[in-house]
Amino acid sequence: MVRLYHVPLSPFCRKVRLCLAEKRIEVDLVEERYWERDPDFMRRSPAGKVPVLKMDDRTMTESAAICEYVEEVHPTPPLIPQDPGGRYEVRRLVSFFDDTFHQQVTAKLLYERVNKKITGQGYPDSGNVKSGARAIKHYLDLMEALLDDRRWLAGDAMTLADFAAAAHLSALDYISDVDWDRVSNVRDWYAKIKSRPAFRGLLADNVPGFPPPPHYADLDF
Ligand SMILES: N[C@@H](CCC(=O)N[C@@H](CS)C(=O)NCC(=O)O)C(=O)O
Repeated sequence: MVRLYHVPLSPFCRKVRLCLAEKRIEVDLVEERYWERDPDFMRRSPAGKVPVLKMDDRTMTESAAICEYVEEVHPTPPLIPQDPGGRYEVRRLVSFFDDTFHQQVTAKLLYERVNKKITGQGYPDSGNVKSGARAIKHYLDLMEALLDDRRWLAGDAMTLADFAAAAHLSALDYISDVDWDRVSNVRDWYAKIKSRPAFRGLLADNVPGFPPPPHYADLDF
């Protein structure tokens, strides 16, 4: 049995969910209120973070390492190319979204607007929200330029880089923080990835107190 301890809007958990779903690995999803620091959870994840994946008698943390493990154990369909240049590009983009984009955009918009309320940490800091709103425009423009001459973010095939980016953008889209009209290449890319069967679980998410906007699950958004 494969089990993922997660929270629905976490971009790191979403990336792992997409990766498992694309490889058709069935998973039992367990919501983990990580901020309550349940002792069983802290034993599974000493850093107190989700995702935690239980698979093949292992308990695994850190989404990048988890996705690479899943890729090695279930190589079909491939989400990381074989050639060193291609592998580098996928890893560069995954790190970019999970480090820089996460810090400058996801944390400033999603965590301020949603996570603070859910975890009882008060109200959004308007300075952070403004800075996140500025940064997302800049990064959407960078993605737009990348997609001028690539079908997918890292090249001609869909990879883990697309899932990392889509994990962040889908969580931000859940709170209507992505201006799709600004960037037609990015919009077309997202429409393509959103219509994959692997995305269905994410589109069905519903966080109590934060209903998604109607366009969130609409494939013709
Ligand atoms: N580097 C980790 C980051 C995971 C992470 O930061 N998860 C957040 C949820 S989105 C979390 O559990 N935060 C709890 C905390 O920092 O206390 C990964 O890629 O798995």
